[in-house]
Amino acid sequence: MVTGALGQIGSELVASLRKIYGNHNVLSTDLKDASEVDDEYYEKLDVNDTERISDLVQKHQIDTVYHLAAMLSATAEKIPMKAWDLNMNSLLHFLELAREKKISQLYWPSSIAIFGADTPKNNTEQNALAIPTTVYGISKRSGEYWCNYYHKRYGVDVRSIRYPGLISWKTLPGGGTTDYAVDIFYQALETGKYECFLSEETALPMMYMNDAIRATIELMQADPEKLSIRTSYNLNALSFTPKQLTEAIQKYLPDFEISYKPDFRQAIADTWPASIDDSIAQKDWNWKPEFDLDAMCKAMLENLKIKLGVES
Ligand code: NAD
Ligand code: AKB
Repeated sequence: MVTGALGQIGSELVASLRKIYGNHNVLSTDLKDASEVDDEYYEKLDVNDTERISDLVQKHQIDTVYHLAAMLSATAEKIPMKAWDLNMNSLLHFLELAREKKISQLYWPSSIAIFGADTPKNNTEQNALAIPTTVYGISKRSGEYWCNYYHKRYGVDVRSIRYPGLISWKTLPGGGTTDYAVDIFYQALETGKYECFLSEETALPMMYMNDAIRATIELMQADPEKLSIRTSYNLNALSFTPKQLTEAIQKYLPDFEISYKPDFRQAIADTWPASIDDSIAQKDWNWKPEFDLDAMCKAMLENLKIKLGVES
């Protein structure tokens, strides 16, 4: 079962899991009514509804849950208590189901947002000081501790990755601070101009979606004996500033122009690392990204040209 399955990650994770396990073995769930979703194996599920979660787990004999539904950093700052409720309570319910052995494996994503302004910015290590100052970061850091607690105390098989900002073309991102790195491609193709909500020198860790999905599945298939981290794994792929991304896009679209108008998301980005040390993921489950900055830009532009019907 995948929660938040209609979102940026869920829509691609469900497709990949179905290729491996078969359509009927992967249940997608989200807030929309089933009548609005073109998917035979979809059920409406609000993850705040713990009774409905338990019913669906029983009805579909679910053994593994990918619990993605959450409120992301920028939206969460506008409604902090709602974000805390959503991000924490649903995780605790899934951890309880795993403790009661009603499910056998749980995946739950964390984020680079667990780090804070006092964290070393470059090659941020797995156990670097992490004092988050956003409600999103606090919920992810707390969630990591709960995952570790349920693993150590009850033997729950919960696995997690601290995703960086994810870049994809199939589904738009849902209210994060790193969303500029997706928006920019749409605007580059549609209008040739982009006004960026972060400043030109704001470096952040990022990753192309194909790498993120592969990482998720590889971690879930890894030998549990080899996993030394049960909070959440640091994961690295790309690190760039809006200026560097613009230059990479201009290789393919030389007339593309960018301007900068930082908004409230700048203050969030300023507390996050610029790049991540993921040596433990490399060692424990052989993690290696495939997409560098140029490969990511090429893939984004090629796919979005077709999706948007833009002439080359
Ligand atoms: P998204 O915003 O694109 O999708 C989230 C989905 O959850 C949406 O389809 C939404 O309808 C659904 N949802 C919201 N409230 C719900 C509720 N009460 N019940 C059920 N579903 C609900 O998010 P995403 O980018 O796909 O992120 C998925 C997970 O990955 C989140 O936990 C997020 O924190 C984490 N993550 C994402 C990124 C990224 O860059 N996309 C980076 C780090 C971590
Ligand atoms: C966000 O910007 O909130 C997400 C994340 C890095 O967790 N993309």
